Amino acid sequence: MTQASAKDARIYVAGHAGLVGSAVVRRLQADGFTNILTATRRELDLRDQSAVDRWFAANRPEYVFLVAGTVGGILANSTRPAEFIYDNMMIHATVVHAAYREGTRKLLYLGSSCIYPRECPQPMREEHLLSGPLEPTNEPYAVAKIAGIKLCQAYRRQYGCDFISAMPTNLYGPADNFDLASSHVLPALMRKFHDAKVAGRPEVTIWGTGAPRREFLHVDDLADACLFLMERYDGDLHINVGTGEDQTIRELAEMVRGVVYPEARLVFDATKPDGTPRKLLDVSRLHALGWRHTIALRDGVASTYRWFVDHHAGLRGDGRR
Ligand code: GFB
Repeated sequence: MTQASAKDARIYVAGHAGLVGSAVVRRLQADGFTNILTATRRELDLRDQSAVDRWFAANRPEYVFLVAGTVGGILANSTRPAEFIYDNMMIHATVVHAAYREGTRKLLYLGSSCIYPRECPQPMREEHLLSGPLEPTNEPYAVAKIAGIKLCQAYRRQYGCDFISAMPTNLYGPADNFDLASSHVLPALMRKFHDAKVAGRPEVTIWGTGAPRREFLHVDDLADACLFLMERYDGDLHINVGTGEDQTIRELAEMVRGVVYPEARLVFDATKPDGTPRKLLDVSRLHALGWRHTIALRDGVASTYRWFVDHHAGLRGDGRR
């Protein structure tokens, strides 16, 4: 896929309703692509190989963004490990296999920075994959994500498929999951400060010690990077996608507080897990290819909070109305 590609090329976005998929669709539409293929969960169970084969045979996508999966924050990963490993291993395998069988021209598979070892040297380089034990709170998810990279590499080596992998850091943005039981930290903090402000509660509880360090990328930047890699990259090695900058969870909480509810007091609940001590990607390969992020974290937090207020403010803490 290139800027010069026919604007009516058949492009399948697997996972179009999610945080990443919706951003990829927005970006493709903005670039003038007119033949974007999607299927809802009801229309197509991506864990079912025969259903996926039938869908691919009927729709013959030329390009595939494989950004579907069962995802969640530290609590969801710890409490639903079977879903995280089964759903993701199946989804990756069915889509990659169908794309190979139907002669898809190029596929981009999206992984996660939790593929790297818990005690990985920082920042984490692509070569650090499989160099040590994983973080226990998300090991099943990480194993499925590593299998996805290996699938793409194996189909490339054996069948010559142009299947590439990108490994994004922690993501946030519009259409994120704001359900406190399953969300990642950034939307969770946004919802907690918002709910506390609305209820007039002075304190907001942050899980863990606040000491872990995380890197955050706005999902519109990720979508931009996905199209960039689809156009310009055709290597075997997965490519890290991030900002190359991180902060502590405490600093993140203070930033979200500044945007949402500056008067709030932070309370840390150390009975909740911290997870990986630090997750910062080395993005020198991506920079060398010519891509850099553009959305500063504070601006992204402010615009995502505006989106949250417009779309979700009437929801309860569990994400339901
Ligand atoms: O974003 P998060 O759930 O996942 O948590 P991971 C990041 C850090 O924020 C942890 C702390 O240290 C949490 O304890 N935290 C503080 C909170 N308050 C909250 C809160 O209210 N909600 C949440 N969720 N966290 C995930 C992996 O790891 O990252 C996935 O489990 C995936 O597999 C994803 O890789 C990107 O960054 O620790």
